Amino acid sequence: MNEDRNLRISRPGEVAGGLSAVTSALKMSFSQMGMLRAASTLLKVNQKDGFDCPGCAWPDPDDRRSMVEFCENGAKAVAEEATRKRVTPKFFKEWSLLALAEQSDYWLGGRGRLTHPMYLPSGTQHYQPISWENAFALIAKELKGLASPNEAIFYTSGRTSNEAAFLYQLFVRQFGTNNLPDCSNMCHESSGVALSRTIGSGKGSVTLEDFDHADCILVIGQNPGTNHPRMLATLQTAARRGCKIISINPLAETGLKRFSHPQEVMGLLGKSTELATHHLPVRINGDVALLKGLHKSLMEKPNFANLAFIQKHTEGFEAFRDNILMESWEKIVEQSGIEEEKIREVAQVLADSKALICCWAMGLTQHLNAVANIEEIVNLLLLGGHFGRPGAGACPVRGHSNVQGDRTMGIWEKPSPAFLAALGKEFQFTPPSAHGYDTVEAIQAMHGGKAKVFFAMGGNFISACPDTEFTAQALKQCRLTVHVSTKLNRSHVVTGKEALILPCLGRTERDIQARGPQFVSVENSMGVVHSSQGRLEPASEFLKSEPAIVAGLAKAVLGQDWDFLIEDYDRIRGRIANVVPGFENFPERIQRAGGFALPHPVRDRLEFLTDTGKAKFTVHPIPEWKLEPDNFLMMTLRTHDQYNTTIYGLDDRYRGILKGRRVVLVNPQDIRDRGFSDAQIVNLVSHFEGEIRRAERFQIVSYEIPRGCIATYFPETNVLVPVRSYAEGSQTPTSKSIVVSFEALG
Ligand SMILES: Nc1nc2c(c(=O)[nH]1)N[C@H]1C(S)=C(S)[C@@H](COP(=O)(O)OP(=O)(O)OC[C@H]3O[C@@H](n4cnc5c(=O)[nH]c(N)nc54)[C@H](O)[C@@H]3O)O[C@H]1N2
Ligand SMILES: Nc1nc2c(c(=O)[nH]1)N[C@H]1C(S)=C(S)[C@@H](COP(=O)(O)OP(=O)(O)OC[C@H]3O[C@@H](n4cnc5c(=O)[nH]c(N)nc54)[C@H](O)[C@@H]3O)O[C@H]1N2
Ligand SMILES: [Mo]
Repeated sequence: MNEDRNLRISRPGEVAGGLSAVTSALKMSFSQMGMLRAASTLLKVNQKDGFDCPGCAWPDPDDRRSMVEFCENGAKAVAEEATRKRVTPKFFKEWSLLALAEQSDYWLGGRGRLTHPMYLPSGTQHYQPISWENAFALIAKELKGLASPNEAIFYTSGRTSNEAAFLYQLFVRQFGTNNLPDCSNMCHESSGVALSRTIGSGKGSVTLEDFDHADCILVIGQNPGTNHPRMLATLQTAARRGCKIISINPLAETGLKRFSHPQEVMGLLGKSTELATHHLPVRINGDVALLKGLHKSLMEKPNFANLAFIQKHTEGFEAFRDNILMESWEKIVEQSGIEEEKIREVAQVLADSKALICCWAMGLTQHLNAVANIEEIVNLLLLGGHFGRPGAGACPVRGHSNVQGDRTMGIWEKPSPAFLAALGKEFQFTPPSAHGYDTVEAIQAMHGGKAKVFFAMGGNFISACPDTEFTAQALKQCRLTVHVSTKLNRSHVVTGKEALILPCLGRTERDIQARGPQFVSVENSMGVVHSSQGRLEPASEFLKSEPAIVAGLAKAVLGQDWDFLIEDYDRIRGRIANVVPGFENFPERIQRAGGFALPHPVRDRLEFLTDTGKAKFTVHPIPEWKLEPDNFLMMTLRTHDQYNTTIYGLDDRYRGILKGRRVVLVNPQDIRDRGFSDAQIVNLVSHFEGEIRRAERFQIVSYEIPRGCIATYFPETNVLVPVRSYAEGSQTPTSKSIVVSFEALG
């Protein structure tokens, strides 16, 4: 736990990528995998005959694949999975639950791959090995003993393949519940809600090719240099042909300043490229104010809008215009923290744009008014008519590599009646129609004793969820908690009365079933479905694939034999083809190199599937934060060395924070004005409806961040995020706007 004693602070970087990205990636790859394994594995990432990178969901360039299509953080994600280290039954014999609970996430993840199914009997301190058969029997006994199927919760993280996800939701619905919360509830749920309401399709409307035609790209609330590094290559290509790039972010993230392509560092083009032509350091949650400012100054220009488009395809424009015109500049400037002149300058760039793409991620989706944030982005796109034409549209940049595909396959607590009807028809049963629990509701249900079995297909529920203490109590209330996992994590040590760990194959590994080697499929952030085939020897002979694990559940719990489906995943794909729109002839089409694109009514036909057939302008009040003088608004971020709750290392290289994570980034003037000093250690205290939550011992780091705003790292500060604080309309925890104060130590 004393990892932070060596904390070092230096200046934030000016250029992302470059040689340091290559060396950093190779260092981790070699240390985890050894040189030969590293080289042969990295050559297969995102190749047409290779496996999908388990990193982010950014698409692969179709015709431009270089021999090595990977990035620094993709390489780290691969090394994390392909490590040679192992967590065996012997390890669990040596380590008690209590001893494990004292270790950091970094340490837990660093132990290596899980090798055997493990069982924690009630009242004991050590996991012990269990056969797969007995593990399934135990789950069946607990599930069948429930008073109602709705007392069980089935969580999914976004790495699960389409084939596994489809079978999993089928199993859960045949068992009798829609309790299918997923990581998306904490991630892009707000985007799905906002886009469905306004343009009638919950997914982004651009393809990778559109980036070649855009004349302006807005990157708002996203840090691609760390979280979607391959996107920087796309931005670089755009910047080189003169496309304007606007960054809206409280931080001037290195990844948006300049980029040097790791694969070009040795070549002629090896010079770094300036990316963002404009940067607006908006205050945390100041985006509605800022976007309304942009709309307001657009409205004052002649030909500010595409009136023909607005008239033909939209509704609600008059109310939107009237509301914008009466909004005062004073309030816009105060709440956004950006001068009127700067807003007008960027509005001119937007007014000149004939093809605008807006990209966003967690900086917009994890606020109280997150849905409004995204609806204001839609307003901006509608004003210029930026839908249904090349180089323009909405681009929510997804997180987990198959989070979008999991939803498409039916992992959702609020399935549509049409989906349920198709599923019921194909498998001849009546799926439950009542909505299930999302993530926040699932935590509450377990805490209140309404849910008693928790099953997780991947992920790290306790560390990813808000309100760590509350969520821990919720899980501890359960009779049984089960985790299908590749690596050890905190969710394995915060358990119900009994617990199981079921170890599974990862993306990089060979999956051999009765009819030979199998591949799976995934859907990227832009709706392209393609195959993924692992090549490495599995980490242990006792691992099962995720589809095989679901089939094991179906046999033990439902008495159904799904062996036929598992023998050959094409048979699962055949069933998917009959249920999910857009997947017709799935087994044949998935064979195409590069996969196939799912239909998108807005992009393909300019068709808005809303109740009126029109896209909707919407009106939102500017949120007005009135913080007490000693309070700050806090956002929780990812460092450059982590994948969500998986910590690869202790450096946040681009931000110049090295060898430690318990830091709080504060504006230098705020540090002085409020009587603190740089490098001082403080406790962070959250104040939500009079409740106090505390995170101890964080070092103050002076950083260029708007006044009144602070930043810390996720998941260390999840203890401060109240479970009852979530976005209106999407119930996404407000991980990017928490009110906290500092408590000086002794
Ligand atoms: N290497 C790596 N890759 C990843 C992940 C990872 O952990 N590591 N996670 C994956 C997942 S699941 C996801 S969802 C994505 C996450 O990708 P991001 O959304 O890029 O991740 P965050 O670190 O949450 O960064 C949010 C960004 O929004 C900014 N921001 C915060 N609050 C506001 C605000 O109020 N307004 C504006 N305009 N900006 C704000 C922050 O300064 C930061 O730059 O990345 C995916 N890819
Ligand atoms: N404060 C705060 N909280 C947040 C966020 C934030 O920005 N701030 N971001 C939120 C977001 S965007 C997300 S997406 C969630 C992430 O929530 P989760 O998806 O639940 O968390 P991860 O850390 O991605 O899960 C990591 C674990 O997944 C397992 N795993 C890895 N690969 C596989 C695989 O192939 N199969 C299986 N079965 N298991 C595998 C490993 O055991 C690993 O320990 O966290 C959310 N929580
Ligand atoms: Mo995410």
